[in-house]
Amino acid sequence: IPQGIDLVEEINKLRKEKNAVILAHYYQSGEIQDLADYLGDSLQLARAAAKTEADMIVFCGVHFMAEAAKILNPTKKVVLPDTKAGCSLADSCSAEGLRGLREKHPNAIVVSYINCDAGVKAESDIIVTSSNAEAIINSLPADQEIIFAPDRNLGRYLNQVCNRKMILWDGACIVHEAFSLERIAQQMAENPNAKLIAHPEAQEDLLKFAHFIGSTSRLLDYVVENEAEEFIVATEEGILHEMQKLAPNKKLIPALVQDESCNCSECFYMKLSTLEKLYLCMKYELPEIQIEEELRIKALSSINRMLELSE
Ligand code: CIZ
Ligand code: SF4
Repeated sequence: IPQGIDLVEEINKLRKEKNAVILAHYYQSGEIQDLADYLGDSLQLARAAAKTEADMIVFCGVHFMAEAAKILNPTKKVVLPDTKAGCSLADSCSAEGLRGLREKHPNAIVVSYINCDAGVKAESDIIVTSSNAEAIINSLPADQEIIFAPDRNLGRYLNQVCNRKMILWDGACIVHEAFSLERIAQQMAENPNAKLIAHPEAQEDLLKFAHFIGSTSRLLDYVVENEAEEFIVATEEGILHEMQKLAPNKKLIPALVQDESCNCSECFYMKLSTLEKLYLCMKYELPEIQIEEELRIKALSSINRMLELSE
């Protein structure tokens, strides 16, 4: 990269020249969130990808999210600033493994959280996100046997709120399992008026203490709408950037993790996107997400069921 160039300016030029749209997840760095045409959680970004008129989708997030955008837009170019941006949760479940579980429960419907790769989506009947999972599961007959993959924490939480006995895949997100109850208890003691809010990917022992549990977009709404002035936020810290913009006068405290050298929970994969990589990927239109057509069609049907069921 030439020295002294203004990356933001160059990115803006490329966005125009190439009729590109930049989609960014709330867990991206603040400078990338500020540049995005659409900022959102995985459901909002999947919707934005499904609707876009742009020729190139630049996905600032992790691989499975960019892949979902490609599944929805096969004729468009989808680029991801760093293909190493994976996800521990998506990696915890393979298509073969899920097929094996399905063979053991032939009458079950397979409901998968969007945090999974295209192969797993193709093995699934319906995709859900944390924003729509509860409503979609509630729409299924009460006696329907369900396999839920890949997040065991979200699955257990949904079993509780939907009063189900779904069979759970044993996967988890390293970021949402890193919280320290001891350190959070200390934070609560230091901020006695703060409300603890958490994403359902967090572990059960933490969720038990939470004043509010919700998906990324619901956590944002809650902080804006709730009368409390202070919140301890137990999810990926990137969300605090938008939260603070929407609630400038509230005190937001990122919940502490077990590793005492860290002051918050960061998703290493999400933070692989940088302005430099974003610029290079827009300029050279690389790395590009490709997906085999047969797999795409299968994965698309489970995503479409989600989009239809969560209108
Ligand atoms: O942990 C994630 O990757 C989440 C919560 C994504 C999303 O936007 O639902
Ligand atoms: Fe995956 Fe967890 Fe990172 Fe989300 S926060 S992308 S679930 S590793």
